[in-house]
Amino acid sequence: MNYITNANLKEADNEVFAIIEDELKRQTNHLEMIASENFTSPAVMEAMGSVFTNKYAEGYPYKRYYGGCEQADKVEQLAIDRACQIFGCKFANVQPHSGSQANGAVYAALLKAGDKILGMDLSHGGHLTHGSKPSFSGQNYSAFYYGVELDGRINYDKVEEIAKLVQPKIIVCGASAYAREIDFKRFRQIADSVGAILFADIAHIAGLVAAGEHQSPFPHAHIVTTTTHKTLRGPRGGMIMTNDEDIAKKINSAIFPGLQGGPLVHVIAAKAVAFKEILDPKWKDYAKQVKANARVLGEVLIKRGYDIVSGGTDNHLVLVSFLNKPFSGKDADAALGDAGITVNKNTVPGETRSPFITSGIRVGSPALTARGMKEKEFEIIANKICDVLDNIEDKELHKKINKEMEELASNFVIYSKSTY
Ligand code: DSN
Repeated sequence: MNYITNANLKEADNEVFAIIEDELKRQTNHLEMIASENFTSPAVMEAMGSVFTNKYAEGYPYKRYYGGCEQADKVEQLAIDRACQIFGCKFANVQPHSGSQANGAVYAALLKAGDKILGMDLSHGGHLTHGSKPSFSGQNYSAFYYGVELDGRINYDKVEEIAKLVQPKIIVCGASAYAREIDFKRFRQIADSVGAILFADIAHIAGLVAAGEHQSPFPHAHIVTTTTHKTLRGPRGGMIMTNDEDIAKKINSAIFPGLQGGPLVHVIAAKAVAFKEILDPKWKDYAKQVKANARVLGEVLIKRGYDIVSGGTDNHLVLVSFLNKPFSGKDADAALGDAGITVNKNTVPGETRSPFITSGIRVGSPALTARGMKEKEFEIIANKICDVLDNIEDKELHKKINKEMEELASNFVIYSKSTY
């Protein structure tokens, strides 16, 4: 039987088609405020759904283990060149399937099992792969942590004290739930004072860094990883960058053949498309708006009596603490979901509840900004968030707000070229 037909998805598999249609409706009608999510352009999705999905290309551009890689070589080299141009670095590996794979490759390239790493505590805003116990990074390596102070900020002098005690081989900086600018220069001083490698995971802030709206990890960090789907607004995936040729060689070997097999060439093609969008001068406007919108969100929440960790934001997210409230992050996440506002529950510094319940929520601006929303809409939405939180048990009110939010969302198309 010849499986290659011209049938489109609807004809070929109506069940999957219907699920995707429902997901499209959900993304369109709800307000997406998960700080790590975003909407890519149709061009990025077209590249991601392209014929490159059928191609094996183990190896690197012009050094492959398979024939027929001429076009794969071109597209991967283009993605690498554009990544280096955006971040001002010499080497980029665009093959990591995810941010976690990228981080795994950094450790595999530079450490031996049991070596010491120092990263940000998960419950203080770090990431699982920065040494958290349930992750390979906390199991294969000897992990130590720094956190934030009661004011919600990193105390760099304290990080230095811990680094001096621990003497780690790698210091990881970068976070998943930290609303303040990260001082890469200061981190490098700390790393130098103990002879450690500085590894910056900029997954959350990469889109801001690309626009000059957050300080760059280069030239301070020895090695930098990111995902490509958060503030970079590209396809789901990861990337590793450095200026050090020796580290670059080790990273390439750690990704392939160390951790991964065939690269996802269709995703690499989509990364190249996203990087072209980022190189457009309009990218700076997007990144500025992301920050301006998050700032309004924080200001309204504070005005309405909510406790924002660190008292505000310098980037794309706010972390709201319910330590002094009778409800949990899980309750807030569910109530806001009923109201058509999608956020995620999140642990906060000084957490008293389990990671599944939590005492906070993380709320971000990148996705709604990609839809074209500005300060005016964020002020309305922030007030609605407070209405829901003030009336956490009032299911009728949540339903009413859901309708209002759907109406607001309907004025801002997603997946249209006009938003980009
Ligand atoms: N899961 C991502 C986030 O939400 O921040 C981190 O990888």
